[in-house]
Amino acid sequence: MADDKAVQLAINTIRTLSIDAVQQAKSGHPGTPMALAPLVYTIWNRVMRFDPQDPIWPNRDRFVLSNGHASMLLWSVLHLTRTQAVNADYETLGLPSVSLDDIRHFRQLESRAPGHPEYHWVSGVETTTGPLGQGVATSVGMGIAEKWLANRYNRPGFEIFDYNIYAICGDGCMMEGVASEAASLASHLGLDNLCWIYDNNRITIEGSTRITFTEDVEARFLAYGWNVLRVGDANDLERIEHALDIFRKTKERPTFVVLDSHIGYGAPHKQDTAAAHGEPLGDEEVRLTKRSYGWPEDAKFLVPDGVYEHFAAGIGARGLKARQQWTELFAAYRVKYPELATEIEQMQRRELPSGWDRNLPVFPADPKGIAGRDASAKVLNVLAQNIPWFFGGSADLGPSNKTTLTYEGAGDFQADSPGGKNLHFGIREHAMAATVNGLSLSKLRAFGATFFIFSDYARPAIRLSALMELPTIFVFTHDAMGDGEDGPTHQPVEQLASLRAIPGLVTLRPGDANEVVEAYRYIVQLRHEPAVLALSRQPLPTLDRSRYAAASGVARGAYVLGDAPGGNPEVILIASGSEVSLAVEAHEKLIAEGIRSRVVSMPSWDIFDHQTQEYRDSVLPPKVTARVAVEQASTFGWERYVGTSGRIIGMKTFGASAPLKELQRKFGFEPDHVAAAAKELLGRK
Ligand SMILES: Cc1ncc(C[n+]2csc(CCOP(=O)(O)OP(=O)(O)O)c2C)c(N)n1
Ligand SMILES: [Mg+2]
Repeated sequence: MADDKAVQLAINTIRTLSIDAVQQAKSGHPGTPMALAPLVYTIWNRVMRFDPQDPIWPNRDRFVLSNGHASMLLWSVLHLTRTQAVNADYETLGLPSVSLDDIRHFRQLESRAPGHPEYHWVSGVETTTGPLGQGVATSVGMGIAEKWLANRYNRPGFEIFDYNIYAICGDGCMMEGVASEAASLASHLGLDNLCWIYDNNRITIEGSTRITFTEDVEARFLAYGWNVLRVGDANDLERIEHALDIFRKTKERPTFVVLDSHIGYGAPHKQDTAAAHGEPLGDEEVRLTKRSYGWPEDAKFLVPDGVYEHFAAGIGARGLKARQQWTELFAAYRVKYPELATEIEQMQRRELPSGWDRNLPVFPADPKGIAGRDASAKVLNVLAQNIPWFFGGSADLGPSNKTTLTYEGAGDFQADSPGGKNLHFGIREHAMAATVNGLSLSKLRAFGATFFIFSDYARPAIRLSALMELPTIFVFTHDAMGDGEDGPTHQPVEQLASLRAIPGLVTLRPGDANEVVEAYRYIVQLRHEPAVLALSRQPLPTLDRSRYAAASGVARGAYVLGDAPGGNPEVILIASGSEVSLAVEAHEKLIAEGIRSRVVSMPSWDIFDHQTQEYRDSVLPPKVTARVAVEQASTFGWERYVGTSGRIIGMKTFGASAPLKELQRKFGFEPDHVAAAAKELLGRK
């Protein structure tokens, strides 16, 4: 009985901290934390193997709050478990991850209790959530990661990786398509380390789900092949614990727990209404709610005596013990398997193994050249062999993206072959990108691939990659009009501009095979930034680097490929990707006509923009205002490099269905056209 009381006190502390924080902030979402406090309590204090003293211990269980608006659940529990903050060097410094003061300043600038869970910003947050559906989809990547890690690193008597992933989601997550894609993939892959708990409260912002969402979610998950369980009362801790127990005993399929709950539980006028979802309860309702919990009505941000100790005795003791056992196990493992242990340690710190860049190809000059995607295939196969934990796959376009790892032993990742390095995402681009995020959050070096046009289908998760500062890699081929006859549905126009607009995302469109190699060399060394590669479908001439500058210039975002004699240009041609060789041709024509032309390859705006002013001015001297940019993509934004008086040869409309040559003519991607534009700018015929 005493224990029951302590449990209720702990649960009501989560509830009231959530209520008070939202009330104080005058914004936020109190209702779901009130309803799910018992669930979160059970997962954290009774089940999860997570050590608050070391929230990045590699074999910890993961907790994902996919309904990120209920962030106060996480802030409360991180605070009450006294989870420690970890700095960028992976050190704990004796500071709390979330202090009571942070909670008092919920949603305020600098508070470690922001509106939604933010990876990086708050230790203990396993992934950023808020865009509904992303959390559960990302958890599938975490599940794949655990399977892959266990397969590679576990040895008899050494279960180095055997963690589980718990993800909580709501009606919103269940409605979002990305969750369906991810659920389908998770069961196909038999991810029995994955448990989603669905908060079936039948309420979203506009009211009852009767107006929008009347399908049988349980039946859906049964059809996917999940192990489906039901807990009819969100306050029944024993039933919750029992369900989680069944989850841990279930093999070969993920578990889906439907949990019936009451949003705003305990609020006399707001329980079970949409009003409890996203606004403060109001002073009077707060008082009445606290009364219903048997809580002091006027107390605010109260953590009653014994609550911290209660969590310390639960998750604190269990987590510490589990982590210490693991640390001892790992020490013995290091003695027996030093190389494998080193891999794990390097991976955890996002370091690369020595020799990661050996055997990277160098492509000889070749006017016929090789397609970006084919050069990429060669590089990927080298990297995946040099870096054991580097792998990925495509959304059913492996043969077109040329991302399939073909070297001996690469293998396919499937339920019965969890060591495979070729992931098959199926035609699920959005879930693929979220999965790649989950893999990267698990410290694997993962890539996902599709046609560049379908980056649109993956964009929300790519954006989260950037927001989370994850070194994910997206390989997008068919980067422009190279697949001519497929027509405008398949021809990217605005995708480059839109991806370039994502802060922190490195977007690269290499101009020939050696630039592809250099692009990868750059990307692989990133530790906190995601990268997008836009690669050509069609062969691009491999430039003669004895004549033009070295491709290593890619690492500076843009570089002078060829210059006017004496390096005093009067006009600058700037191009990326397939238009680089075109610009080079135009440049040669101009030079032959005695025009002092410079040609600049600019594979990456982002990287170039991060160079010193001095370097940027050396590539694009301010006094040379006659500039022509050429890119088979939206002209949007090129003004920043060509200025108001420059010319942009790009796309102002969608493309068309025709052979590439005809499209190049129709849209002006021909050397003569580029040269003519340059001459026009110079006032010459
Ligand atoms: C992709 C996406 N669309 C819309 C929103 C805005 N939004 C936040 S919560 C919410 C309702 C969610 O309902 P549910 O998941 O049932 O949460 P509950 O109110 O039950 O906690 C919406 C539409 C969002 N966060 N993400
Ligand atoms: Mg709901």
